[in-house]
Amino acid sequence: MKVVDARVIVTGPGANFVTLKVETDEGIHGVGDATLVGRELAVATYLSEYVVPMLTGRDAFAIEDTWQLLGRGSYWRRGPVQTTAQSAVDMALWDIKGKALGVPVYELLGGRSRKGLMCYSHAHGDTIEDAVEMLHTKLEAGYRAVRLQCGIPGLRTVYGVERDLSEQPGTPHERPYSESWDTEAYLRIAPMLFEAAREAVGGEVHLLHDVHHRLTPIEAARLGRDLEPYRLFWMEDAVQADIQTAFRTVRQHTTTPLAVGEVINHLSECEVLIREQLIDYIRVAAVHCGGITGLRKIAAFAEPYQVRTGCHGAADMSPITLAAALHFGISAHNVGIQERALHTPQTDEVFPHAYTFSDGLLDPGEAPGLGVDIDEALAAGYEYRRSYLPVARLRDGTMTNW
Ligand code: KDG
Ligand code: MG
Repeated sequence: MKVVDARVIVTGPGANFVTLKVETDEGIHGVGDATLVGRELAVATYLSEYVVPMLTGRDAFAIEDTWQLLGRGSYWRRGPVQTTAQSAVDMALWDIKGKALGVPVYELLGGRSRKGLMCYSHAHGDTIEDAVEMLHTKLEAGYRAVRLQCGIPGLRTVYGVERDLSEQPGTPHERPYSESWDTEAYLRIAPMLFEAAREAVGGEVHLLHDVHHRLTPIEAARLGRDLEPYRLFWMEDAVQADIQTAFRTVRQHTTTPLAVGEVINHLSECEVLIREQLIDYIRVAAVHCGGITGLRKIAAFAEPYQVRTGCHGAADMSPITLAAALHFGISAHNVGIQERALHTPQTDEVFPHAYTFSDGLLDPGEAPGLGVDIDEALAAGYEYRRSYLPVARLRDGTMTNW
């Protein structure tokens, strides 16, 4: 089966998504997510200008060789633009192979290892009380694991807490929002949030927290210790992910489990973290780490070190990435949990999918391939609008990590 065409589709049904659609000479097509938030058109251009011309005429079943061609075969290798493009092609080829053989992709990956994949949802609020109230609604909706974030007194906008940003200077389309950050205030309130949550819901529920790269190693070590009484499932992105050895300090001081990886695109960027067992969960997403093939290679490396996956699943990656994560997650052994942030109803309509949620578990479904597609007619009705992720500054104006 040969690839005869590949097209890049850019659409904005509630969020911007870039999709690669690969067509074959047997009339079977596959889809891959190529969304790199805030830099979408860089990947779209990389794909259409440099990758698509290499794909046409290739054997659609040669998934590994195509992965190597786009990774190893790229002299300027790695980097999020390159790996996101490579990921999209990889997902589309697994989708095609599954459809051609009439099986869901997870069957090609070794078959089911579990009945369903535990996922976590998000709860948040301006105040601790609001966050705990939302936690209750998530538990009522069936989730067994919930990420919890709350506002920080004195700061107008904080990562993970939805607020009305209409009074912020600028719009996300003109320039990034600028959030402010105060580490000491955060370190005071975060343990109070989890104390209140445990009091409200007891010990059985899995509670998670995302620090979003904001702390220095010693600050993260202190937070990890302060959170120990509340038995978190994980503390995520406690320090910035690009200094792997920074996790040594955090690890030495706390038994709170550590997760990192949503900005990691390649095994070389997490090799020390895994080999030295500095983390418990690696959070790479299929859309950025080389697709299903890249995710499998990282997970296979992590397995003997007892590091499990907890794939990034924010709503700003398309349902194709979630489907890919679910086929991987239902089949691989060292899988811990899957993040699930809800897509908008418009996004769900543009990307019809076979995956389902029930009783805290996600399932990829039995449709051949990835079980997800793009409705191009609907997609055409949603324009792409340039948008940036926020930036963050300390109270005195110093730039810091968002
Ligand atoms: O585009 C960036 C978001 O996907 C990211 O900030 C979300 O940290 C995130 C998470 O854990 O879902
Ligand atoms: Mg995160």
